Amino acid sequence: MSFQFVKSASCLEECPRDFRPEIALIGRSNAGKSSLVNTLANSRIAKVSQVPGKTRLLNFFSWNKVFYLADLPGYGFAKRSGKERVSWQKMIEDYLIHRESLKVFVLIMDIRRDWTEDEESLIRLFESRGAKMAVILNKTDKIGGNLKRETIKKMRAARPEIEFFLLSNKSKDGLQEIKKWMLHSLEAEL
Ligand SMILES: Nc1nc2c(ncn2[C@@H]2O[C@H](COP(=O)(O)OP(=O)(O)O)[C@@H](O)[C@H]2O)c(=O)[nH]1
Ligand SMILES: [Mg+2]
Repeated sequence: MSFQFVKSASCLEECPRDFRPEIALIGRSNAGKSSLVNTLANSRIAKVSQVPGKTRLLNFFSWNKVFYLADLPGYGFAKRSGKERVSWQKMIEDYLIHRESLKVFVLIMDIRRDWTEDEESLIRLFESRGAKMAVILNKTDKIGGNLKRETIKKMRAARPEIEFFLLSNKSKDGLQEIKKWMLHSLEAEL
């Protein structure tokens, strides 16, 4: 598996233009998007932030020189101004709606958080694109095994059409299944 940082982009026009199949990692600030890039790469190529919400750019990584992985800025804006919120929305919606090579959506969330209207509207957006999608319930090392299994069972029952995965970036539990699903989904687009 080879991963390389390619570039950061602040708008759709700055995204790489060679149109390899692309996977977008989207989630609330602090959900573990950048950590997942590092776990997949088995090296620290993405910046993991201590201060939530600092990444304002789309960060592109090349995966085996065949695919792109885009690490998106986080949503969840309790501490942000209305103006910032609007500019995030514009950039992300522009990207999610118009990025042609975007084939796979991965929504990553902290397993301890509830599913909210934010997640709901993202899922609707993904569905309208007809792309493949998965939801990763991350930080499973933070809760017990029973609660972990119950949570994913509930999520699957509520949303049978969505693919759900469990992950801990800390123990790497769940990583192989996720990697396999991602590669399989992307390869289908070649
Ligand atoms: N315990 C635990 N901490 C995690 C896990 N994934 C990420 N973190 C921590 O959560 C914080 C936010 O992670 P980061 O990858 O920067 O989140 P991002 O904002 O979504 O990119 C960091 O302190 C990470 O070390 C996990 O699976 N388990
Ligand atoms: Mg990040």
